[in-house]
Amino acid sequence: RLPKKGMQHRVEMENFTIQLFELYISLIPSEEEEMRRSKVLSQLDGVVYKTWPGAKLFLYGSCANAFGVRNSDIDVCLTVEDRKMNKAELVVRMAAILEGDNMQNVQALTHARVPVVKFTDPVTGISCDICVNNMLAVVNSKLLHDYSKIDVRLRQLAFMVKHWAKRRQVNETYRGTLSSYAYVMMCIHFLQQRNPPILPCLQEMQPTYRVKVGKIECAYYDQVDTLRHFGFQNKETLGELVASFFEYWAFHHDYNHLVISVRTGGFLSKDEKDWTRRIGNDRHLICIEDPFEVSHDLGRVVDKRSIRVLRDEFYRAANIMRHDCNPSVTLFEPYIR
Ligand code: 3AT
Ligand code: MG
Repeated sequence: RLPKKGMQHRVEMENFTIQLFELYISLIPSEEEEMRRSKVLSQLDGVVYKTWPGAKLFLYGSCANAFGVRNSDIDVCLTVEDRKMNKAELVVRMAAILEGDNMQNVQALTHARVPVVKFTDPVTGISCDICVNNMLAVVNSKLLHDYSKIDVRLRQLAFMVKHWAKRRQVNETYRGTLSSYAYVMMCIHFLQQRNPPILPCLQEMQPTYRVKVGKIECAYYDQVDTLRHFGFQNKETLGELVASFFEYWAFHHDYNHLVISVRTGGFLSKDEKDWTRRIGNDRHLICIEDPFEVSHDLGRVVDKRSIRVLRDEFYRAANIMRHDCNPSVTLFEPYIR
């Protein structure tokens, strides 16, 4: 069955947009929450300073990139020059410091791809992840934040997609589905592809921001205040965008041949990335190029079983958008195993 059209559809779509908008507002973190977060951060600053006076703390992830919903954890990156200790050792040291400072549930995960220490602040109840010397995450958070300032529909769409992914249990990298970071890339790419486009490609413009992180040169146009009118020609509403997003991933994306690339503002072929076969654990069943670490496929966590789960969820969402007259409830219905 094809998507609905006509007057009735227009009314349903307008209602759907209003309901999504209400959901969006309800997911925005409160000012009080922002204040609690800053409190945790300044306390951390003090604790870290005592051990490493030259160290710096940076926020990254959803509390720095504008895609954080209410009650998110905070992600912090500690940058410290300590030639005697590697990242895992620094994480262990940090864990000891936090325990000394009466933080709760302190856990050092030294074997993760990115070693982190996790803890909960007993006063605010906020959970926090600290990684060490991972500036690429700080820079990619800035890129996402800059994109979010161009057109508010990006933040709205990403909130809806992340909320959907959490409710449908397809935002769990340890089970082979996608990270929030990957979903935001899918949203940016999708808005770059609209006709007329809603977002430009910042990495294809004259760079105004440059940093080198290890061997990786990160450069893009970050004077985004000048781009506030970029998407004005496109009048699509939030409801229409959510529907088209799922339609695209359910029925139009060429999973066998294409890589989505926010860096180039378009598509690359799996051939040119040499992402056509399984290498080690990387299967490349859904390919999302990292904007800076271009050899990194954000879809690499997806395996033969989870690609089915993911694609079935895209079909489900697209079909709800095509046929349901009150999609805002069914779309986000929690998945019960
Ligand atoms: P939540 O609201 O916590 O779900 P988030 O934006 O904090 O979303 P993640 O927890 O997925 O996103 O990741 C936190 C940050 O870590 C986001 C990004 O700067 C970095 N990051 C996550 N996954 C990757 C990855 N595969 N490659 C590079 N950077 C990543
Ligand atoms: Mg996070």
